[in-house]
Amino acid sequence: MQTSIIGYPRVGALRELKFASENYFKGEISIDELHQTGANLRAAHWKIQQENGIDYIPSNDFSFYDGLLDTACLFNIIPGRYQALGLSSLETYFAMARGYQGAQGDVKALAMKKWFNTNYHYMVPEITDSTSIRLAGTKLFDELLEAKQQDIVTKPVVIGPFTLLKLAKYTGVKQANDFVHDAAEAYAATLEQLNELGAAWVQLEEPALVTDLSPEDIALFTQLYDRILSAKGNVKVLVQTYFGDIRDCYPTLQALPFDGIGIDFIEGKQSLELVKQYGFSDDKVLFAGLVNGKNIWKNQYKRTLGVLQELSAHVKHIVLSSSCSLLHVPYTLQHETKLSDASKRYLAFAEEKLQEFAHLKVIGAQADPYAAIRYLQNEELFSSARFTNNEAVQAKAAALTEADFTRLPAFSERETIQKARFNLPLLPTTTIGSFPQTAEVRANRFAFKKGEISEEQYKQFNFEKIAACIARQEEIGLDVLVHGEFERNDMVEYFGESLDGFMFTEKAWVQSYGTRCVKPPIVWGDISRSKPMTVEYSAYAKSLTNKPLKGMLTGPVTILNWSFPREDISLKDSAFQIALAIRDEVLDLEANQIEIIQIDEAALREKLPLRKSDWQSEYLSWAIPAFRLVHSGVQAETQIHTHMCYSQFSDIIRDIDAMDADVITFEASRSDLAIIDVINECGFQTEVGPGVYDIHSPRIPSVEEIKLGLNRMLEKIDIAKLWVNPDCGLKTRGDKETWASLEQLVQAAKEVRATL
Ligand code: THG
Ligand code: ZN
Repeated sequence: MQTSIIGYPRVGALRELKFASENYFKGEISIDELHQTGANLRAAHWKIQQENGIDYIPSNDFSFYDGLLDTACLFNIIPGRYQALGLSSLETYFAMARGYQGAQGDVKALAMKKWFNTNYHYMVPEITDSTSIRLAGTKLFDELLEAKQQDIVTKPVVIGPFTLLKLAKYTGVKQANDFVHDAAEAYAATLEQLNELGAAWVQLEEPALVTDLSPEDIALFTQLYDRILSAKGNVKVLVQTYFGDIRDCYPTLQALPFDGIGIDFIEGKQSLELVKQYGFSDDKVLFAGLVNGKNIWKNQYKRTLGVLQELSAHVKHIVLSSSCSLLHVPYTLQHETKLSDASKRYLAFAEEKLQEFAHLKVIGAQADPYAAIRYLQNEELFSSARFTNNEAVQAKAAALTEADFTRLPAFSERETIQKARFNLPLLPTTTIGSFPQTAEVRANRFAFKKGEISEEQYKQFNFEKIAACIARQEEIGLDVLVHGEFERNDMVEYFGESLDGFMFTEKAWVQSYGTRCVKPPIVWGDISRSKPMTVEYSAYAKSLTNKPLKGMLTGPVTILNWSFPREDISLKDSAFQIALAIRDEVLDLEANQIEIIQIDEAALREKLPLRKSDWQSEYLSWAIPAFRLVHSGVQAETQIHTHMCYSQFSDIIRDIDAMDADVITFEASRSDLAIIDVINECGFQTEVGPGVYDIHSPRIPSVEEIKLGLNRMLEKIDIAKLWVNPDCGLKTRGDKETWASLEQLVQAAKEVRATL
């Protein structure tokens, strides 16, 4: 049996690429040193795959920032404003990724979006009417040759034309269909070049095929590949899908002259059925995605062998593959010094997954795989109890009734009660919660983690930061204050570390975008809260002010979505357990005079299933109730806020309203405010705070532009329901621009109020 990896992580086991890139951006290392770091990582990644006997080792899965951005540059999709900077090709690339401000000009970065249903973000290629799509880059070929020099035969990988055209943004009148010819020619030229270089295979990644496809989409796909496949020569073409099944195009793929089709048998609910129903052409190779590229649990060989066996009745040539790129899991367990061996036994990060491929290969070669020693060891692991049970939590969850999900009195009655209680001005001002995580804030946390300072010293520093933050918020005249979150690393990691039932790692970083990584906690059992997690800092902040202070929590859906979930119980059950724990925190905050509590559901929208038919049944039917469970126990006068990043929730607006929060703030300054129209049209009851300025840039907004934005919002939103706040993410900014911008925001609110 042969084995294949779709892609390997690239930031480095100790985030070498992140640090090298950031040092390069700061001008501290040369471009040659950056290139050397990249080359070292690529060599190490190829070598370890080779050592584990991987037969289809990817090249060009490496990226200095993002794979779709690499693809855009390969095919000359570089908007004029970046070309006009006259920079080198790598610097132009970084200008597209991060924006550029300097001697050559001043341009913003390309937009960034979530990569399908993952926590990874891609850069959105921008296609204008004058874009000329053609093969212009060499990275794909360079990395093939680089591996060859190291005696490693690779399978070059690149995002395919269908996914590229589907994810691109079109700024002119021309649309995807207008670029079919050029895109097909560009990919055909790529295949010709690969032929000349003697590549055996190429992997064209088409994850967009697992979404709902229209007949027009299928026509577009077919048109592209009819031309591209005519140019393949001796190169075998693998069309690689992942993150779901290809129910809308399975026969289409079978009918085209692909040499391999990569199918996800982990997330693809119908994948196996499709193979059984339609069969699988004898002249194609099935790359069967059976080793999960998204979770960190060991593979259960019994299941994998079972599916392979079922498939073998229908498929002549099978290669065992990962279900998606291993980009979405951390590197290695080797640097985890604090996890017990008892728990490590169950885990497989990227490196350990490579070992699983090696084991499965050995097992598969045996006359009786089920008697192989590796198999028996694996089965033993899965037959013992893995996850820690907490019967009290299970009993509590089992006893939930409709009443636990229903907050009383109803919204409109609460709104009246709360208006009387808080007596806030019209257009009340607030922030989303975090304040700048400056170098000293992080240094304090690291010193405490390393044991260099005592817990008392650590907390004392945070108390002083809170006091200064409260004083400053009062001084500039914000209406609803926050404590600033100086004690938090990440809004999910912090709660993962405070709740029982989570396991957390030291070095298990996963790339989120560019040089930025997150360290998702691992759900390790039933979740409970043994002690208050946020009350001390919030109560301290409240003791310093007479204004309402907003307690800050992360909601159950977001905590779950940004963790590695367990696999033995449903997401719904885990979400309800987390909800019960956060509910206790909400009630404790309320008991400690915190009159406003924000429960962030930053990630609620992003895990919406890729297919519309699954939205309710697989997701919203438990995600919305999980949120309601968190806050249904508070008094009518306690105000519940929530927050969402990325305001593309027009299509689930009623579900958002059904969360039954009193106020929702969301990221809006970079969108076209289309969401405001939807809110207006659907009779949205929840009060709203669309972000009025973009915090992603150090630029300080003018009072006039904020007023303009507010006045535009007021055309559509009832003044009694509109809040004034920036977008989320002040933690990533510096102190100076943060306070200067907030002063402008408060001033703008005051000036608009004066005109009413
Ligand atoms: N937390 C988690 N996931 C997220 C976000 C989050 N996914 C979506 C979005 N926010 C991603 N945004 C970021 C923003 C900043 C960083 C990571 C993801 C970041 N990371 C630090 C870095 O890579 O240097 C690491 C921070 C640390 O040391 O803890 O800045 O907010 N879970
Ligand atoms: Zn946000």
